[in-house]
Amino acid sequence: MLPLIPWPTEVTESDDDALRLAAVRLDAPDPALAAVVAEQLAAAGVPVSEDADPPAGAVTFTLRLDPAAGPAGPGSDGPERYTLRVGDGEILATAAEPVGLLHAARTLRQLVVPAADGTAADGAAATVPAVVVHDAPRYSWRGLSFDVVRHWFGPEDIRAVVDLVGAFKLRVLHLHLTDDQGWRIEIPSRPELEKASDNQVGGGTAGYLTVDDYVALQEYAAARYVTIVPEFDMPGHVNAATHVYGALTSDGLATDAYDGIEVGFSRLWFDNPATEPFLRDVIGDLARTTDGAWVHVGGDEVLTMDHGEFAQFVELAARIVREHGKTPIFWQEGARGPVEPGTLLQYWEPKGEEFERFVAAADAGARFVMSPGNHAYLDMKYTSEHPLGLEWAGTVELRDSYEWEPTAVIDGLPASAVEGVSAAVWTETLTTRDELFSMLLPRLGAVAEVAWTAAAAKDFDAFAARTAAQAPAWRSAGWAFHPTPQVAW
Ligand code: TNX
Repeated sequence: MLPLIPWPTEVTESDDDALRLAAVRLDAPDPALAAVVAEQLAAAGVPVSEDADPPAGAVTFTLRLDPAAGPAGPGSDGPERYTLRVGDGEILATAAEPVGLLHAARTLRQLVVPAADGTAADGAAATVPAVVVHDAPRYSWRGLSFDVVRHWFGPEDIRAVVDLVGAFKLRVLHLHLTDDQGWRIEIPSRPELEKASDNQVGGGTAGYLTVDDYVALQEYAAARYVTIVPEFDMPGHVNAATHVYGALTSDGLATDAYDGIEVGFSRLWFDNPATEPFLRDVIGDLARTTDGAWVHVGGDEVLTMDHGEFAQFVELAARIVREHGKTPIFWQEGARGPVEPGTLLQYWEPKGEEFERFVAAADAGARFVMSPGNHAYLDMKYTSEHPLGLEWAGTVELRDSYEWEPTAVIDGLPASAVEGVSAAVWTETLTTRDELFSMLLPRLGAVAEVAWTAAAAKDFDAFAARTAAQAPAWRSAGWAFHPTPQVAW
């Protein structure tokens, strides 16, 4: 059993002996990619030699762009396809695009078995089984939505999350940056918003990302082929903004800071003359500093607004996002507004009466990112007794996060309207990196496999065994995980 998550399209083990690695010499098309690949190998305990004259026992890992890489069937023309060959004294990765070369290196990293005591008698630090992998993902949008508002998680923690999502070959890290409790991103045209940054659930010291932090974070993520998608949540979940700008409220009075966990009470007013300039400033500044193609404008849980006014917000926010050359993404409620082709809607909650509206939105050209709460919300408790997390969508054990089919979530939605899959983690109850990671692991691997692997190739028992086999690597990376009894650790 090879400990690969997500499981690849085609895996062929050969009878050849495992390759013994004293060190690896990289032959990569560009130095930035080589640096990230070296980081992967070093994390697996494999020294990377940069000498032209490598040490005895060094194995060459060649990474080469080649359009012929990848599987033969589905995915054979996908941009992320790759092939990894280990054997005959060498390692070869080929891929259509650089991202595929990094996928190949991540697959290699999961295959590396460190020597028990650090180094074997022949100097080998690790072994790799002889294998050929041809691989390509099912969906291009494979993500994690991460709430850094309810409890503040800063640049160091977010970088650790980028490393984690990258390990499972996810491509999107969606950051929920604004909510009732706090405002977590510098908006240069609205510097007063910083006043809403030092608050979180339960009070206490919090913070926000400066533009420089945000730019550096995007660079870090981009080097790992992860795209940051920023979210400014509106027209609900806006108490941090109305706490700073009383002009946004109906009576002109600033609201109190909020450190509870109720939702749905705060709102903007479409007819208030302060509203559109605020949207334009925030969305404009976010769009200008964002490298990725998307800006998320929220739209969830606005419990005190009629559909007509809500639809006006959706139309305006989408228009402003598009004026800045980006594609808008909303929570599923965005389907209540006018939807233009290409708009993304993120499904999160089963509301049967809304399914027809979702299908109509898909007919109008919207595409869906699937984050069903009962499978993909990794802030749900594993069991009712679990000390962390919420339970509004039920409990989500590892098997629940694995056994679901993205095209079967919304009755009547054409399979072609599914853009991909995103896990989500909300942080009302999560205060430390270890608490956060113990909710993400092992379930993020399950959602990653739903997003990557063909449905017919999935198998929970095999997944659970591969999960157990990855645990030593998580321990050595310092990644906390929940030892669910559904895995024989
Ligand atoms: C629902 S998901 C929310 C969030 C909460 C989350 C907790 C969504 C669009 N809204 O505001 O944090 O549940 O699980």
